[in-house]
Amino acid sequence: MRDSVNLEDTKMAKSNGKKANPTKAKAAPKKKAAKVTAATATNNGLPKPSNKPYGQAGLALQGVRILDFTHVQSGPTCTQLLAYMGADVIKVERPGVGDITRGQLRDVPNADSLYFTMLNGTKRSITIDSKHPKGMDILNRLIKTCDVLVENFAPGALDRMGLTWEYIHKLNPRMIVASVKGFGPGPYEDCKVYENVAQCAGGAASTTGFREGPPLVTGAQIGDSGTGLHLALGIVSALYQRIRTGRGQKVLCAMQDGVLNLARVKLRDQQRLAHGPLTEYSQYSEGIPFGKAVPRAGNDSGGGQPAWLLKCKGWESDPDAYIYFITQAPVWESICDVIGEPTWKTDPDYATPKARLPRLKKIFERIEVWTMTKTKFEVMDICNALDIPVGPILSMKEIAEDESLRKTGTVVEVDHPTRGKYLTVGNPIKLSDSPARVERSPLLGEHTEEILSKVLGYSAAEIADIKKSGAIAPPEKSKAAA
Ligand code: CAO
Repeated sequence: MRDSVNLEDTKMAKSNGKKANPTKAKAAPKKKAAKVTAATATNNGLPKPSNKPYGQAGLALQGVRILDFTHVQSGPTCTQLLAYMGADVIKVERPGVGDITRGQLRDVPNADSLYFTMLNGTKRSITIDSKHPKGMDILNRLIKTCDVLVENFAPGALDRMGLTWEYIHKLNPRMIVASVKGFGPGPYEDCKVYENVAQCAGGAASTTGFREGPPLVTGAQIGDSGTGLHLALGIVSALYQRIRTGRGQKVLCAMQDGVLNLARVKLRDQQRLAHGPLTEYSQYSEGIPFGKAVPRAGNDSGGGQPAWLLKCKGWESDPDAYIYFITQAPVWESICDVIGEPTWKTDPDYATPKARLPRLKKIFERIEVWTMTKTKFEVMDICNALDIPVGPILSMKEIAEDESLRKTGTVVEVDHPTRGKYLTVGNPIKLSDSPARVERSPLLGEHTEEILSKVLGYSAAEIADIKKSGAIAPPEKSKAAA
C-alpha cells in the first residue's frame, strides 16, 4: 500500500515536471495528497479508459517482442505463457536440429513430439546458426528490435556465443535479458540442471514421499515449469520498471530457488521443529519421534487442517479411486454426522481439534470406512453440499475428457500440420480484458523468411544470400541449393 502511494507521488511529481522526492511526498499534508491522487487517477500518464468492450482492446502483452532462445522445458514454459498473453515470441533454433525436444518422446513418426508442441504454442520459429557470422548479423538485428531475450542454456553458453550482457545492452539498452539457471551464484553455479535435480536440491524431494520410503520427486514439474512461471513474473516486472527507467535489466531465476519458493511451507516446518513436534503430521499421532529435519509427510495436509487420502468405492481395480479428505474444524460436526459417528461431536476425545490430533489415524480409518461405500464423485457431491472440503483424485484421462476444463480454455485442442489434433494446456491465468491466444507450435524454421523480411527488413536478394551461406539452413542443404 505504502509503495503504491509512493509510486503515485513519483508519477505525479514527474507529470508536474519536478524531480520526485519520496521523502517530501511522504511529508505532504494529507488533504493535498488526496486531491493529487484523484487528479492522477485520470491522467497519470495513462490513456483514458478504453470504451471498447472487454476482450476487444488488444492483448495484455501486445507490442512486446521476445527473442526466445529457450529449449527443453523451463524456458519454453515461460515464453509460451507470454505468447498466450499476446507477446510476439520469436523462437531461435539451430538449423536442421531445433529444440532437442522436437524429437524426444516421439509418439507420431516424423512429427514434432508432444513434449515440444505442448511447450511452444503460439510462437514463431526462425532457424539461425548463432556461430555463423551471418547468423550473428541476424541476431544483432533481432536484439535491436526485441524487448526481451529469454534463455535457459547451460551456464556460460550465451557468453560463448558472444552474447554477453554488455554486448546485448550496448546494442539495445532497453533489452531485458532473462535467464533460467539450475543454481544461483555459489558452489553449484556452473552445473547443468534438469527438473528432478532441482526438485532434490530445492528441498522438495526430501519432504515428499512416505516416512518409511526414500525421498520422492513429484509429477508436477515444479523445477522446470515452476521456474518458468517465476521467470515470466520477473519479465513482466522488468517491463513495467522499464516504463519508468527506460532501460532493461537482467532477470535470473535459479531452479533451486524456484523449487524452494514452492516448498516454503517445509522451511516453515523446519523452524517450527525447534519448538516441538509437528502435531499435524500423522507421525505425531502415531507416537513416532521427530528427527532433526522435516520428515516426509506422505499425504498429510501441509496446512493447519488435518487431512489424508482415502479409498473410495472401486479402489481395488481403479488406481485413482481415491478422495482427499480434509477434516476442517468448522465442519467437524457435519463430518461426524455424515460418517455415522454423531457422538464424536460431544465426546471430549474428538470434539476439539487439539483432542483429535493424537487420534488422527483412527479418525481417518473411520472416515475411510464411509468413503469406501461411495465413488469419489459421490463423496464430492455429498461433502460439498455440507461445505466439507474434499478433492477427487483425477487421472490424466479424466482431465483430458473434462468438459468444464475445455470450456474455460484450460485444456485446448489445436490442429497441427504434421501430427494432427492434440491437446495442450491453455492459459491458466484468466484476464478479463485479454483473451488467451492459444495456437499450435511452429514447425522448425517455419517463419524464418517471414521474420527476415517483415521484422528485420532484409531484401529478397539478401535473404537469398543468407540462405546460401548456411546461416539459416544446415550446410548440406545450402550446398545442394548452391
Ligand atoms: N546455433 C548454434 N549453436 C547453438 C544454437 C544455435 N541456434 N542454439 C544453441 N546452440 C549451442 C549453444 O551455443 C551451446 O553450445 P556450447 O556448449 O558449445 O557453448 C549448445 O548449443 C547447447 O547448450 P546447452 O549446454 O545449454 O545444452 P545441453 O543440451 O548440453 O544442456 C541443459 C541442456 C538443460 C542441461 C542446460 O541447458 C541447462 O542446464 N540449462 C539451464 C537450466 C535449465 O533450464 N534446465 C531445465 C531444462 S528442462 O528440464
